[in-house]
Formats: sequence, C-alpha cells, structure tokens
Amino acid sequence: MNTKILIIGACGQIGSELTLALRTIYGDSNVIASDIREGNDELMNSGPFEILDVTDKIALESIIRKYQIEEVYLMAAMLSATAEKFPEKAWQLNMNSLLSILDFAKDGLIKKIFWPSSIAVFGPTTPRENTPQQTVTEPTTVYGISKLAGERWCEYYFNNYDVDVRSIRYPGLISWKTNPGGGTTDYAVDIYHQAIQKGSYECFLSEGTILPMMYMDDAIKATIGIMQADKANIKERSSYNLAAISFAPEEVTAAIKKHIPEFTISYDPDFRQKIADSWPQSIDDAKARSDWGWKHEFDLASMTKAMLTNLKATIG
Ligand code: AKB
Repeated sequence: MNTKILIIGACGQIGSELTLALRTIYGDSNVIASDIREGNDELMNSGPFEILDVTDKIALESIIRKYQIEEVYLMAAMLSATAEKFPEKAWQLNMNSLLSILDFAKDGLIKKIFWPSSIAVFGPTTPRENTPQQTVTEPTTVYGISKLAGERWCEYYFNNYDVDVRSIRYPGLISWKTNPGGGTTDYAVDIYHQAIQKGSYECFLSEGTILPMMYMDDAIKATIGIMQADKANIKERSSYNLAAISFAPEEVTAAIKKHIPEFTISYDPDFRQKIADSWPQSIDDAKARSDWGWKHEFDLASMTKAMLTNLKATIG
C-alpha cells in the first residue's frame, strides 16, 4: 500500500501510537509525522517528520504538496481542561485546523480525512447512560462546543462537496507510551503512573464519577478500522459513538490493588469535576459496530494488567 499519509499532532498521546501503527501497515516512508515540536526517539527515527503549526495554512499546504499526501489524520487539538483556560486559543486551534483540511479535500488536494471528535459533544441535558448516537448535544465546555461544531462541518462538507471525512467520538483514552495532556479523563492514566512510582494517588475527580474509557490499542484499532472501511459503510458523516469500558476512580483503584495491594487513593476534586459531571457515563456504539465492524478487546482487568506491566518495564 503506497498511500501517502500525513499525521498532524503526531507526537501527542494518540498521534505517537497511531503513527507507528500506520508505518507498520503502509511503510515508514509513506507516513509523514508532523507536530509543533519533536516527539520521542521511536517516532522521530522511524520515518519522515516535519515541524508544523497546523494553524499556518500555507505551511500545511506546502507539506501536503511536498509529499503528495492523500490521507490526513488531524490529531492536533486542545483538550477539555486546558481549553477551559484558553478558550480563544482552543477554538482557533480546534476549528481552523479542521476547516483548512476540509477545504484542501474540497479542492481535491487530499482524498480522505480522519478527524477525532469526543464524548465532550454531549452535555448535562444528554441521557447519561447508554447515550445514543443521535441525541441531545448541548455541551458546556469550549472543547465540546468545538467538537460539536466540527462534527457539523464534517457532515456539511460530505453532503455538499463529497469530502470523505470520517470521525469517531473518543471516550477517555488510556495509554502508557505517551502521557496525555489537558484532558478531564487523564486521571485514569496518571493513576497507573502514581501507583508504580508512589503507591498512592490523589484524584482530581470524586469517588463515583463514572466515565466512558478505552485502552489505546483499541482506539488505534478503531481509528485505522474506520479509515480502511468501504466508503459505502460509513453512514454517519458527523461522528460515530465509540465505547469499550466505563468505570469510576474507585473501580480502577480496585483493579490496580489486585496487582499492588498496598495502593491507596484519596480525593480532591477540582474544576474538572464539573466537566466530568456534564459527560455521559456509558455510550451506545451499536452503529459503529454494525456499520464498519467495530469491536473492542480490552476490559478494565486486561487493560490494568497491560498498563502496569508496560509501565513497570519503562518507568518502574
Ligand atoms: C478529555 O478528557 O478532554 C479527552 C476527551 C474525553 O475527549 N480525553
């Protein structure tokens, strides 16, 4: 497969693992990584890399032309907690980057786009359990508003210009290779690091805060899966609900305790609690499963085992 692919935001939590996975499938030289700063050695040494500020449309176009890019994965974004601190910057980054890429596709410069949405498109008025694909979307965060607007733009460009844009609403993503930055669900990554390094964790969300989550391996599988699916099978052109597991901090604590019995958790909720309280607890992703065959593999126990084993080998 000689498809030329550009990953924007390749050094972030999803981008770094996605880049390596795509390089294995499509060949190292066909997958161009780009980010505003350099990434880890594995990413930098495995294929082409370009420094790119995605809000610079001219620089973006010149990279697309230089490598004759056909598919773009636009992973650069400001996540929920950071976006509340920098609303204007978040809006500019999250929206302008998407509109530039959609325009390039409309003009025939690229053929296919992956753009990540999030459970943040939902808000306090959304049904919180088994949240349907089509439901009330009244987000109360800047991040959520930008993702909802992005979804509407994706569908608009598909309906009016036949732009082949594909998207999934990621839940909280849990990974060990790269730290996340600025998300509300990120406690569920940090807790594993602290369990190994300190044996205790102070959680910024309160006990009982159930949120939808997913292990990174499953998220990468979904991302590549939706991009490789036949065009006719992608029937949602805004974004697909995607689910794997849901848990509260005390449940991930119990799972960690099976491996580290002395591990303890304490709670000191901050502004992120309000964000978490506005999001669903579980997601109905039946459409993704029936339209393009999505299926998750990792549950809380198997994810915990994988996280602790890999983190012990790297940081422990
Ligand atoms: C966040 O917490 O902001 C993200 C998300 C759910 O999109 N992980």
